Amino acid sequence: SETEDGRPLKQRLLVVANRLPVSAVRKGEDTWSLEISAGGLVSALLVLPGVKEFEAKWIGWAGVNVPDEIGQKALSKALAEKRCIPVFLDEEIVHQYYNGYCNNILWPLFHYLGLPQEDRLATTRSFQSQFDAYKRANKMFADVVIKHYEEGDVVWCHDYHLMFLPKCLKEHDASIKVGWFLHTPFPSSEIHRTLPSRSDLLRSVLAADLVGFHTYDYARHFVSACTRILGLEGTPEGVEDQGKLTRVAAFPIGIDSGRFIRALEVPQVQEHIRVLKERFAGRKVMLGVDRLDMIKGIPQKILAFEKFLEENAKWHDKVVLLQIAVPTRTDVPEYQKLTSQVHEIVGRINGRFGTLTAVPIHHLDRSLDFHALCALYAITDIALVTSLRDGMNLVSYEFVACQASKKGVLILSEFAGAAQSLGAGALLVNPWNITEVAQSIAYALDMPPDEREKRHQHNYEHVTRHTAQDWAETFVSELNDTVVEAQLRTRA
Ligand code: ADQ
Repeated sequence: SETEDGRPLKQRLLVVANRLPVSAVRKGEDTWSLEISAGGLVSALLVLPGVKEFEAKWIGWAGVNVPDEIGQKALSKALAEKRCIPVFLDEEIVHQYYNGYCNNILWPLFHYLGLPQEDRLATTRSFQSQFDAYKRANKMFADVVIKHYEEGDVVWCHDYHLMFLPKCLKEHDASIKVGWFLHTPFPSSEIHRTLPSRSDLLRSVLAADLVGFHTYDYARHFVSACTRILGLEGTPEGVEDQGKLTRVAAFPIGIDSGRFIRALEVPQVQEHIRVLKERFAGRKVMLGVDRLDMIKGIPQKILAFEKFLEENAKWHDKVVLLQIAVPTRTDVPEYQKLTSQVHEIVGRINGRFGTLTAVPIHHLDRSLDFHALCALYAITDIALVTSLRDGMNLVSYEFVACQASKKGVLILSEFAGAAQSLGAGALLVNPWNITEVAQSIAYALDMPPDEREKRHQHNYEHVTRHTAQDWAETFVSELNDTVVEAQLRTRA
């Protein structure tokens, strides 16, 4: 039951991410219900049990504060059935590490949005205590990993929440195979160098054996940050520090496209499709599906749609924009402000362009179940993905996977990682330029069928060939190879 180089056929994989793929809701002193959480990282990692080479376990926070031992024991037991292992974080640390350092500092900075405008000074003052909490939280993740680690396991750390984890693990045991993958962009080194903790973060990530990003640009920015800020040497392979190489490379993520394509055959989905088609008969459907987050450019998208309506009277009453925005990080004031801003713009535009029988924008603040989402993707004529920055953006992939019969148009931000893979099939736009987005909408609505077909085919081939399963397999096998090569180098 071993491969040629002595690895077990099924490799144990410890997948560590801030959040587990399920959220826990407490029902009683020792009873819990578990729900799948929404978001790109979860969508990507849910494919792992289907990859036959791995025996994967998740380690992460379940999204709730569980102060009592009875609750912790019961939750650990319920999660174990889903191959999940919880990290328990108390309210104070969640506030400082998750809401503070991760969501208020790293997230906006990595997406080129700077620090939150109004409380910039407050953020500067609380910076050190939040960074200390970040390090503490990362050590708590490390403790759980170390407790469950068995020799030969691969530890795959995910995202900006856990940049300190590779270092904690390697300091404990240098022989642990550690990979780290970033789901967001890595910004230009000029942005990264404004972070007070810039060097600590880079050094701890470099403790990993393999560091991965969605695109070559992000990998290049990371290597530049290491050369310019730490004075290390960048090579085509990665970053070298006193003879020790950390491999840095691009691993563009994908989706489980088969799951979407198969879902379209399910009777329940077909029924959804029938109802939606009837509901929007005679109108072209434009769709936005996003977590409600400032990086997704939702207000900009809606303003561009308004501009389009202003300039294209012939389309009034003949198009509808469905914007589905699942609220996230509802504790963070910036996100609460965004929600009311979006509601206000939608209300104004519907008041301006609506009629007694129809409104131009349907905005839903909620998560849709998988079948409803597939049906929506399938009946859409134009998908609008206008992220201001986005690591990759899986919604664009999911839309393409569901469009085999309709061959609709994807309008895609040039600042989403997906622009590198779907750029030839999509209409690329600068989301800040609402005139350009409005013109692209008009162009997409009148696009000749043969052009639509050609563009769709290009994207469909990409989405069905580069799946999330391939992404995970490639990353882990590259990590195994990197470790073997490093061992050979030290022996030589
Ligand atoms: P996200 O920022 O969450 O992911 P994205 O890649 O688009 O962005 O994934 C969102 C996922 O959540 C999709 O699978 C989508 O179907 C689902 N979703 C969104 N809104 C929903 C709704 N209203 N109802 C139901 N489901 C909804 C982060 C990065 C991305 C990167 C991924 C994966 O920000 O850039 O592509 O991780 O690496």
